[in-house]
Amino acid sequence: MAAVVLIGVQWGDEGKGKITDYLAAQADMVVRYQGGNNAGHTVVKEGEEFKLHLIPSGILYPEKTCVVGNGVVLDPAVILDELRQLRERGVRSGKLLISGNAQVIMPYHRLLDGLEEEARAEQKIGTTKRGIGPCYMDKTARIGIRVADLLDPEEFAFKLRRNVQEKNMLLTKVYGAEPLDFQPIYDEYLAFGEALRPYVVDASLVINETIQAGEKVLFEGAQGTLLDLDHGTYPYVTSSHPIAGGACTGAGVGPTRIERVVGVVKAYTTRVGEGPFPTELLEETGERIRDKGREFGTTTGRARRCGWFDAVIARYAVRVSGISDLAMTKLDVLTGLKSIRICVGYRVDGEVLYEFPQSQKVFQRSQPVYEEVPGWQEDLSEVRNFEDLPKNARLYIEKIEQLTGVPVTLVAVGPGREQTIVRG
Ligand code: 2SA
Ligand code: GDP
Ligand code: MG
Repeated sequence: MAAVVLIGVQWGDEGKGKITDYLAAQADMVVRYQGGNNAGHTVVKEGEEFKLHLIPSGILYPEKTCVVGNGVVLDPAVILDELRQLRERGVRSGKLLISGNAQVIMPYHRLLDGLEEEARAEQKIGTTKRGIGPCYMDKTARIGIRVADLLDPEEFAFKLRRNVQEKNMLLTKVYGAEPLDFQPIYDEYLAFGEALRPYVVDASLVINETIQAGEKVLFEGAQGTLLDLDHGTYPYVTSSHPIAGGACTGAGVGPTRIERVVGVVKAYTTRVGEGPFPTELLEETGERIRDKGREFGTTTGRARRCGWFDAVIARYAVRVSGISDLAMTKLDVLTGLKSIRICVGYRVDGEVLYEFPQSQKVFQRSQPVYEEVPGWQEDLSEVRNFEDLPKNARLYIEKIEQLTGVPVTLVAVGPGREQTIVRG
């Protein structure tokens, strides 16, 4: 491993935190490149659970360096709080570095996220209301405030003044809300800047130097392929690029540096928030998977929608991210089912599609075409070798390899670091 990108294959929550933590053992540096504290990555180390939102999931190794790249939208209060919590829990954590070019989530971004969702009514996206969309909007509108701005009182005052003025127009005239005061925001965020100062670096330079020195860098994606702004189920997506290509723009590394792309895929499918979901199970089996898999949002606590494995989506993720191999998680959750369904195509207007449709209108009308395979009854949580898995569990994995065209090199059978099967 030199430079590896790890991404979510589906709609997020595939267990990227756990797989990042596992692969981080072989890495020197772990980098987040997009998203913000909408992400919720759970890592279980020696039975103790850590929920990380902004700090990369490699932080639980004291000798590793963790980097927040320029593509991330950073809520300073959240990252400072995460650091404090790790300290309070006595975690000997790795070194943290933050790109000076990462965008800062401001109070008006959080406010607008909530107001915009309310205004969308039935068409709401189901955002995490962490200010992610509005922050990325300001980035592309070229009026965003970056981490480095917080370290420069004059520059910050200039940029914040303009933003507060503009947002107050929006807040009062469009939403009928109260206007914001410049001064308290300025004081609070200037203080955040001082607290963050020791961590701020030119992240692209540091990451590239690390790769050049022959050290190993792991890029940790947040959310998943179908939440990608361009390639996901638009408009029911997040505002960043969770696909592998996002690592290049979001960290400042060239595609020639990336040697492997690991797609983390759940043995079934989940989605949190609104939007189409062809294999969704609205009955007992869906409930059962949700309960057994503890499928509740790591950030918002929302119940995740659950459904069968969708091979059309997985194959699409392989295509748009150039996935070289898959890490399959939560296989243990499927134990006890008599038979399991795999979606192999979509039926739309009497035709069967085998490729993910470009048109969302077509995707919304897609009905799953299933193949049924036999389940298994054995508990998998103690299995550590592929050969020791029940025959039907092995067949399930092999079927998915055949449908996606890439090997499954890691299989997770529980949340713990050690509950991972490496396929030789
Ligand atoms: P946003 O807040 O603008 O990014 O929301 C836009 C859509 O992206 C979805 N989204 C997510 N989906 C799954 N997991 C996410 N992280 C948390 C978790 C979610 C939680 O780990 O469980 O706790 O609710 C995540 N973040 C964003 C979101 O549901 C919208 O559909
Ligand atoms: P992420 O956003 O992709 O990092 O995933 P989350 O942390 O939001 O959700 C995955 C959840 O599944 C977490 O609670 C993990 O601890 C848990 N998990 C990860 N892998 C496995 C697994 O193989 N089996 C079980 N039962 N739980 C797992
Ligand atoms: Mg998550």
